[in-house]
Amino acid sequence: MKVLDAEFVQGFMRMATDGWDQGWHERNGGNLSYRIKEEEIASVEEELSPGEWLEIGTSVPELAGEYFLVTGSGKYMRNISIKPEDCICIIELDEKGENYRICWGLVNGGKPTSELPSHLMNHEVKKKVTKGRCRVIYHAHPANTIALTFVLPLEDEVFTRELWEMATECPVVFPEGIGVVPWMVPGGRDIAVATSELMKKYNVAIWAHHGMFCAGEDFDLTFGLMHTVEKSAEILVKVLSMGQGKRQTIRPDEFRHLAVDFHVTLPEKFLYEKQ
Ligand code: 2HA
Ligand code: ZN
Repeated sequence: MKVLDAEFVQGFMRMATDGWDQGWHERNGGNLSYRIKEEEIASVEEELSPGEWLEIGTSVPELAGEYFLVTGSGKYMRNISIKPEDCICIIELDEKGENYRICWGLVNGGKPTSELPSHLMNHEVKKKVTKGRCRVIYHAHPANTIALTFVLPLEDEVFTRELWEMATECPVVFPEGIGVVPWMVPGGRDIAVATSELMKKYNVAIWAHHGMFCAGEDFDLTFGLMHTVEKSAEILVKVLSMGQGKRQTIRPDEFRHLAVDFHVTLPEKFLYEKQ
């Protein structure tokens, strides 16, 4: 099969376009990666031609030998559906998880996303804690979520609780909560370590004054997660902008009732009493 005909590639391209349509990917902002299944990579084998080995910049031994579909560094999400072979690539990791080689795509040259260390370290953690089910890591720059990082304390508890309160579906969609990384230089190993540490507990990590990372089992769940968090952030921005504060909201005991009916566990650390 041709790479571009494969269902996982089609799903990847659709997600890139959906993110662009949401306004989350100005210029070359944001990046996406997918951990390819064995049968999927076998189905496109005829088109793979490995290049030279290059350093990842970190070590991900649990991902040794795996293949990923990733966006290219400096490439624009809005161009992916039009020129996929120029904008995205399939990479293979070596047997130590320290080097990668491009096997398809980026036909006009280039490298995988500048956030490759964060993507791969998140994949490594998520593969482990989900017993292999998690396959998608998505980074975007949604404006309302970023805006909140200027006015809320950069604490997991506060972000989770405030976003849960803004839409009843939120505690059902992300019952485990949300993590927050303070401002750090993007692109390197340090921010990758901080983010992957949060991914042990959460499926969402917010990067202060920068954007968001989401993890999920497939494209729908991962895009839907980002969409739900950002929608909730938009409501909070509107509420704060109206200037009078919340007159009423969902209270801790109401969250506890919701948890029973919807069969989710909501950690008590997010249900603190407010003064
Ligand atoms: O430009 O979003 O974090 C790509 C990015 C870097
Ligand atoms: Zn970014």
